[in-house]
Amino acid sequence: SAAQSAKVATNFVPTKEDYQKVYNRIAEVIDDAGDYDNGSFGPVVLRLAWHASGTYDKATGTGGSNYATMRFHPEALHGANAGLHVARELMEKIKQEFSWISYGDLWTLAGVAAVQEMAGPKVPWRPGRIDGFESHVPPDGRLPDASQGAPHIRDIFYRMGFDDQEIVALCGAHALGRCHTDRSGFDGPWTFSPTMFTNDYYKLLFDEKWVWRKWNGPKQLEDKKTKTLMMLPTDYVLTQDKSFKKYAKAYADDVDLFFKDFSAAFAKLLELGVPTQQFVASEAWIMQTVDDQKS
Ligand code: ZEM
Repeated sequence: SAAQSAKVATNFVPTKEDYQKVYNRIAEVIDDAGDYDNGSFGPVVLRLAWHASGTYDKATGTGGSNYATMRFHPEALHGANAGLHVARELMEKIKQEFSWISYGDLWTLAGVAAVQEMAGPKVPWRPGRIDGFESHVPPDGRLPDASQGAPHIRDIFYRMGFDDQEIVALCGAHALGRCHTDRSGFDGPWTFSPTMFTNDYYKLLFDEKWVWRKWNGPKQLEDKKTKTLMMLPTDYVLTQDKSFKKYAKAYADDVDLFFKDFSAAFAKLLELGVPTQQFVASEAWIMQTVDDQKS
C-alpha cells in the first residue's frame, strides 16, 4: 500500500511489531487456500523456506537463505524446486503490501508462520537477510534426492552443517503436506493429518508395514494396511540406518522432544548463509500465532 511504501522513503526501520503484521498476513494467506491441498498453503510455503535455505554449503559459504536466489530463473528451474512457484507467487502478494521486507526474510518468516500456524513448535526467527543477484544462484544439485540412501542424505546435510540428530528432526516436517506427481513425480501424503504438525511421521514409520508400491512412478513405499500413505526411500532410511533410527524412535516416543529439536534445527536451517552481522537483533524473536493474539 502507499502507506507501507512511504515507510521506505522515510528511512523506515521496522520493529518486531511490523514483522508480526507480516506474519499475520502470511497466516491469512496460508489459510485462504480454498480447495487446494486440504485447504492449506502451509506445507508448500514451508517447503519454499526449506529449499531457499537448504542450498547452503558451509565450505564455501555459498547458498542459503540470504539472497533469496530462487527468484531467478536458473534456480527456480532446478528440478527440486518444481511446484514452488505456487508459494513464491503467494509471497509476492505479501511483498507488494510490505515492500520494505527482503524476500529472504519474507520466505523464512513464512516458514515459521507455516509451522506455528499448523500447531507446531515456536521457532525463533530474526530478520536481516538482503536481496541478492542472479550471480548468487548456487549450483543445481544441492538439495536431497529422495531416491537415495543414507550416504547421500549425510553428504547433503553435513554439507549444510547438520548432524544425524538434526537431520532426523528436520525430516519430521514430512508430517505435513504431500507429494505431487506433476512436481516431484512421487505421490501422496505421509500422514493422515497433513496440515497438523505432529510426530506422526515417526510413529507411522515404525508402526505401519511399508511395502514398495507397484506403479509406473518412481520407487516409493506405501502402507500395507490402507495404501493411502507414502514414504520416500529417504524417509524409510531413517528406520534402517542405526544412527538415524535411534533418533527417529526417540521422536516417535516423545513428541515434546521432537518439537524442541525440530524448532532448534529449523531455526538454524533458516539462518544458513546469513552473515551474523546482518542480523538486526542479537537474539531471535518468538513471533506470536494468530491464536496467541486473540487471548
Ligand atoms: Zn521434503 N519433500 N524432503 N522436506 N517437504 C517433499 C515435500 C515436502 C525431501 C524430498 O525429496 C521431498 C525436508 C527434507 C526432505 C517438506 C519439508 C521438508 C517432496 C514432494 C519431496 C520429493 C514434493 C512435491 O511433489 O510436491 C527429501 C529427500 C528430504 C531429505 C532427505 C525438510 C528438511 C523439510 C522442512 C524442514 C514439505 C513441507 C513438503 C510438502 C510440500 C507440499 O506441497 O505439500
